[in-house]
Amino acid sequence: MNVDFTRVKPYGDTLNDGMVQLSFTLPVPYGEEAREAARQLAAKMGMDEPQVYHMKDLGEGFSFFIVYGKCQHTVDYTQIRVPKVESKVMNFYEINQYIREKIGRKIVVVGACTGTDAHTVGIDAIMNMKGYHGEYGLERYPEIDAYNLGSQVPNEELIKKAIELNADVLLVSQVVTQKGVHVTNLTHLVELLEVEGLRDRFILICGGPRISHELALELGFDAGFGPGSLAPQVASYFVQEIAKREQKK
Ligand code: B12
Repeated sequence: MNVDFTRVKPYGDTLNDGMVQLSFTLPVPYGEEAREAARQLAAKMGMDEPQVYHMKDLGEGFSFFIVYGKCQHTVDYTQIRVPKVESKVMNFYEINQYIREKIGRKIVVVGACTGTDAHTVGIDAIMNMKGYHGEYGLERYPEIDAYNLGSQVPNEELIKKAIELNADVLLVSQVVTQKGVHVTNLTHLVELLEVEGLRDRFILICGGPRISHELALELGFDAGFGPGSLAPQVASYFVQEIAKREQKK
C-alpha cells in the first residue's frame, strides 16, 4: 500500500476515496427541508456528494443527522508536530522500583476534580486502588501516598490540602468544558499558586477528555493528559520529573 504522507485523506472503501461520516443537530423541524439543509451545510463544509443517511426528529423543532460524503481536503502528515509528554512509560513495578532507587522516599500525590465539576470517574480511574482498564490506580502503589479529594473541590481547598500534606504532585481533573469553564478554573488555580509563591513547589498536572498536553502547557501546567490516560503513564511522567528536579538541587 503506497500512502502519500504529504497528502493524507480519509479512507472508506478504497484508499484516498475521502469518505467521512459526520453527525450533527440543526435547530429546524424534522422534514425534507431539514434534510436538504443538512446536505447543503455538509457541502459547505467541504464534502463532495453529501448524502443524509440517517435523520431523526428530536422534537421541539430540532433534527439530528448523519451525513456520509467525500472529504475534498488533505493534510501534510510529515509536517505535524504535537507537544506531548515525552517521558518513558514504565509499569507498576518499574515505577515503584524507580522511586525507591532514584528518589528514595514516598511521593505524595493530591488529586481532585475541581470547581463545580462533579465528574469523579476520570480522577478515580487514575487514583483509585482498584484501577482502570487493567492498571492499578496510584492508591495501590506502595511508594506513593495518594489522596483523592473527590469532586467539586475549590482551588483554594486543593492548595490548602496540598500544603498540609506536603504534596509533590497535584492532579486536577476537568471534565465539563461548557463555556470554557475548564480553562477559567485551571487558570485560576495557576494564578492562586503564583500569587502565593507556590507554583514551583508542586508538579502540576491536569487531565480530562478535552485536555491536551499542549493546552496544559499553555495554561501554565507541567503536563496534561487526555482521554484514555492510565495511571502508569501519569506516574511515569511525574517520578521522572521529580528525579530530574531533585538532581538539579
Ligand atoms: C457519568 C457522567 C456524569 C455523571 C458523573 C458521575 C460521577 N460520579 O462522575 C453525572 C450524572 C453526575 C453527570 C452530571 C453532569 N454532566 Co456528565 N457525563 C457523564 C458521562 C456520561 C461519562 C463521564 C465519564 O465518567 N467518563 C469516563 C472517564 C473514565 O473518562 P474521563 O473523564 O475522560 O477520564 C479519563 C481521561 O480524560 C483522563 N483524566 C480525567 N481526569 C483526569 C485528571 C488527571 C490529573 C489525569 C492525569 C487524567 C485525567 O483519564 C481518565 C481515564 O482515562 C459523560 C459523557 C461521556 N460519554 O463522556 C457526560 C458529560 C461529561 N457530562 C456532561 C454534562 C453537561 C453534565 C451536566 C452539566 C449535566 C447537567 N446539565 O446537569 C452535569 C454536571 C454536573 C457537575 N456539576 O459537574 C457533558 C459535558 C459537556 C461539556 N463539554 O462540558 C458530557 C460530555 C455529556 C454530553 N455529551 O453532554 N455526568
